[in-house]
Amino acid sequence: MDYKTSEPIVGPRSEDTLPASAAAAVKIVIVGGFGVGKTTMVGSVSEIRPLTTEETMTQAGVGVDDIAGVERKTETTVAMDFGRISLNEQLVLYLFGTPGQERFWFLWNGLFEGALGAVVLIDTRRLEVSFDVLGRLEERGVPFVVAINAFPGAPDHPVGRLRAALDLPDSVPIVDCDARDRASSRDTLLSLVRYLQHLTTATPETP
Ligand SMILES: Nc1nc2c(ncn2[C@@H]2O[C@H](COP(=O)(O)OP(=O)(O)OP(=O)(O)O)[C@@H](O)[C@H]2O)c(=O)[nH]1
Ligand SMILES: [Mg+2]
Repeated sequence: MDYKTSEPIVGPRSEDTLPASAAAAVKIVIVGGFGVGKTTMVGSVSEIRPLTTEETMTQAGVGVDDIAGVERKTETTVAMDFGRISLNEQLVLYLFGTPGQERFWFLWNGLFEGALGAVVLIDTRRLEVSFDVLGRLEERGVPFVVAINAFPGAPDHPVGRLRAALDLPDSVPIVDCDARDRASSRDTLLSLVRYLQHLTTATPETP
């Protein structure tokens, strides 16, 4: 058989290779309602070029997705985002961003498989887009932290009121973040990892 000569096979770029010291890799899901900044967060924090599956928004979302506050948004995730960050020399997080449009939520099953925890991004201008997301996450029993993504003009609710509005137990951490900012997104992931560590070391309360 005749094969055409193609581009030479190039090895992984140095940024794509894991450090030899990496001892644990953990799958984390970035989840939230439509347009809350999931793709932005994976992109800002990833140390490898992120994989995105953004497509131009179609009429299918009209009347379904609440775009108030994100009117200028033209693209939406149709499958997943993927990125990676080494939190330290041993611990590597694999990040999977979910699609926000409800018609793609069936993909959650695969994206959550094997995930140890989740970051739930919320936009305080549109809290209602988070209700179903949180409900579905609680059903799955995946531990999560809630990260308030800073959008311009977003109401600055006191944490207690936000916790009540979202019906979150006191144990669930709520943190501020700016998904566009690498350090802030990294801090959010650190909060999740600390929370996961706390859950594994905390002794169950005796009745
Ligand atoms: N001001 C501000 N804008 C943000 C922030 N995070 C994201 N954005 C903007 O908000 C819009 C939506 O961000 P995306 O990252 O696409 O949101 P998403 O949650 O992935 O959206 P879907 O995949 O469609 O659900 C984009 O135009 C971002 O530039 C933020 O922290 N602050
Ligand atoms: Mg997205």
